[in-house]
Amino acid sequence: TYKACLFDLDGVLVDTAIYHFQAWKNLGTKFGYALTEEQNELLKGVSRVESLNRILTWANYSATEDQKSTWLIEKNENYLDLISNMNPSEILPGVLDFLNQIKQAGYKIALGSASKNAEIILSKTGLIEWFDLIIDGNKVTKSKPDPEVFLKGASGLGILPTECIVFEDAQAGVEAAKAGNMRAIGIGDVEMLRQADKVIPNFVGIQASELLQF
Ligand code: B16
Ligand code: MG
Repeated sequence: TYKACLFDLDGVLVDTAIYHFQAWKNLGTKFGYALTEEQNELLKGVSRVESLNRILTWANYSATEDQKSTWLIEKNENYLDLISNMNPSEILPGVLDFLNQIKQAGYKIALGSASKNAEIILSKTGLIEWFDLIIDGNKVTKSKPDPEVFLKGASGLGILPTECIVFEDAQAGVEAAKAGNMRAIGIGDVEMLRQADKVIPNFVGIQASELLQF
């Protein structure tokens, strides 16, 4: 039986991808590159440093290590500025109702996110009070699809990986969950999330007792 739900942040609980997109686009002007929305899709779930590496590859720009570290700081400062006004209205539809259902049913709730800014976002949106444990980009050394972030979630809660259900919108995240021996529920498009055990478009109208079979 399942004892915990582990949630990805961006794309599952809130949509911070719009802010990441804006901040990366702004950074791109420094090396004359216009990031597209399609490319931004490919950065979902990918760490900050890996995102910059991908963008520089697309831009065919070879930056020095110094430039890269400056740009990573600049991008994040801009991103922090953009998310500074986030509020509870930005929680994705159906999420609060779903959290309420699983809490009532006695499930533990944890975060498994690549973001180093996860706590700020959870605080600004008021989501933080729902979480028993937060594993974010500051606590892991390996990015998804490595299962580290979710395995740390399970061990932090003191339960087995096989007792965890992961909610993920990114392919790499679904892969991470499966690699960690967990049940994976994809949020989004079934074509994009083939490895998930089940895919739902979003949390609107989702009956936790049906989805999680309790
Ligand atoms: P930060 P998730 C990920 O969040 C984002 O999807 C990804 O676009 C971002 O680059 C990454 O966090 C790192 O974020 O720059 O705030 O550390 O989907 O794993 O919750
Ligand atoms: Mg995500």
